[in-house]
Amino acid sequence: MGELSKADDLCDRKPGGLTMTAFNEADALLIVDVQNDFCPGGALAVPDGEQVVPVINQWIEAIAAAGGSIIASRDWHPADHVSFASLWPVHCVQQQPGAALHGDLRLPESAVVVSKGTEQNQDSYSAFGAEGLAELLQQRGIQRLWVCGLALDYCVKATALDGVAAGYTVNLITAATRAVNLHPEDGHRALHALKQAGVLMVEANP
Ligand code: VGL
Ligand code: ZN
Repeated sequence: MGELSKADDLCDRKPGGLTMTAFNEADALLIVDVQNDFCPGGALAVPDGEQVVPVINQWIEAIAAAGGSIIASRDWHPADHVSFASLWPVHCVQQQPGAALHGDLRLPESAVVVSKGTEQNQDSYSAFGAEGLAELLQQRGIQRLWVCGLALDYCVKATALDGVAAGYTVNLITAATRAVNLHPEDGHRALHALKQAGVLMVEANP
């Protein structure tokens, strides 16, 4: 008897007849910058940022069970990083507790962590600025990205746009991202820009 994959199983039981593609080895969950400094109490806190963690944990389980890749990016700055001068408060300094991934995130052993913003004189909002990410996705034959994390209006947005530009089908998990909203409408604007660019909005959970 063919056993339903976990994703099939869960999707079949969703009320309202939502259909979702079953996950497979061509899927990658891209968890952007779910770090202490971007959560309440951190140096550059995103309101309700910690609320993404339990949702992301569900996605980790579903995609990992289907043989997909789990990839987490981290903002990983030297102590004198260029973005600290005027743009942002000091945040995500390499090796500091604020730069650690949120402690409740349940990354499997097989997860890959990539670091960005590691050079003093250069910033990267996009996870595609992390060394090795583009190559890893290619080597693994990834076709679909499931993007989530912090912050929607900066690094999540830049990552999703780069994913589209690189030719991936990019899905944004809306329940698993939050905006910093330095300007009140930034989160909404980001969603709009992402839809315009062809990013698919996923409002259900697996
Ligand atoms: C981020 C501001 C500065 C982010 C990183 O991860 O969204 N935002 N550095
Ligand atoms: Zn940063």
